[in-house]
Amino acid sequence: MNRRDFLGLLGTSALSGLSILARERVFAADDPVSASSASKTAVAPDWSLRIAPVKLELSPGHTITTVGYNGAVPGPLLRVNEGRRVTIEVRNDSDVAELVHWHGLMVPSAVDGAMEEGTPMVPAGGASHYSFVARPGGTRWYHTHAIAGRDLRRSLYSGQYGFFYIEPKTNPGLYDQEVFIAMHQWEPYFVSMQDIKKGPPPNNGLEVMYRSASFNDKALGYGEPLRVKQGQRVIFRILNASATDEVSIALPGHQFQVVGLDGNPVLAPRSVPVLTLAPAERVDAVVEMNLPGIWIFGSTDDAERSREWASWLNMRDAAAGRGGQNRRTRSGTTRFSAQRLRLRNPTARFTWSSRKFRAAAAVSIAGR
Ligand SMILES: [Cu+2]
Repeated sequence: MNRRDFLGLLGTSALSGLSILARERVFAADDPVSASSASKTAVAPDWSLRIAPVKLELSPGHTITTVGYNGAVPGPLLRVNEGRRVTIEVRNDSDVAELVHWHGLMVPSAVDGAMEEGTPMVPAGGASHYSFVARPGGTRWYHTHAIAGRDLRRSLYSGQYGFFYIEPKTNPGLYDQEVFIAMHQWEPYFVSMQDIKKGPPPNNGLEVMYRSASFNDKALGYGEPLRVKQGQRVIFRILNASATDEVSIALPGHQFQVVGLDGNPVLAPRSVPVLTLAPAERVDAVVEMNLPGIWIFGSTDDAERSREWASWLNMRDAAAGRGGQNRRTRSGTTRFSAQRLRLRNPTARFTWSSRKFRAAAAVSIAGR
């Protein structure tokens, strides 16, 4: 069934539901159940994503303005069992045409969210509904598919991204906690290649650089640290949502057992000390939290950490009463004082210093 046939079907079965959505378009995957399920859920979708400007407080006193989904960055976690049909409403309250792409899902091009593959843009002020079967299982994501061009406020330079986790039919569940981390860079600006390389031969190209970065919505030291207990196994579902840069991250003293790449299971998992993710790439990795203390989880690159690209794995040695001390900031977020963080660096590949704390996340591991 093509889209025209589908819309024709809607004309008889779902007109009443759609009439209140006059400006909206409904798309469904090309299979026999599309029409009925889409028409029923057009009024009450499983999820609604509203594209609109959002203020993002990376840290107290450092708030940026971007565009996101439902007033938050990342957008809401969309979580569904593999094989279930879902309907998603996308409402565009930004001032430009937008489109949401479901990255890594096997869906027909009419609902895939890529304009070059045939999904229409959602006009400014408009809305669309998408209906498809969620598959395959794994760590997928969704993001804007608009083209930025020279406008560094648009497309993935903005906060339009989120996780789409499709619960696989089989999941051994060999972990105690599950943590989603989307990494992103902020405040992009153009730099001349000549300024970066300095010296001949001339290079007139432009590069994009960033002034700040975050794990989820916070700079290092300002989000709630992840609190774990010694011996727990934590699965990190990590996404590099940067528009342009790859990133290497590490959690000193711990190894990542990589069980998924781009959402797909790794049949022979290996343990590595550093994960490198290109833009759009995802890694599912299990970490066994073995060393009590407060740990910075972040970029292995000094400059990136200084731009806050990290989070903190704050493994707190609660039993011994050591480790980081919290203090409440005026904004209400818990901040770990860098000077009080007790860090270890069992690997020689990089070191952490208090100066670099701004670029990471924290994990707190309590002793048994
Ligand atoms: Cu994508």
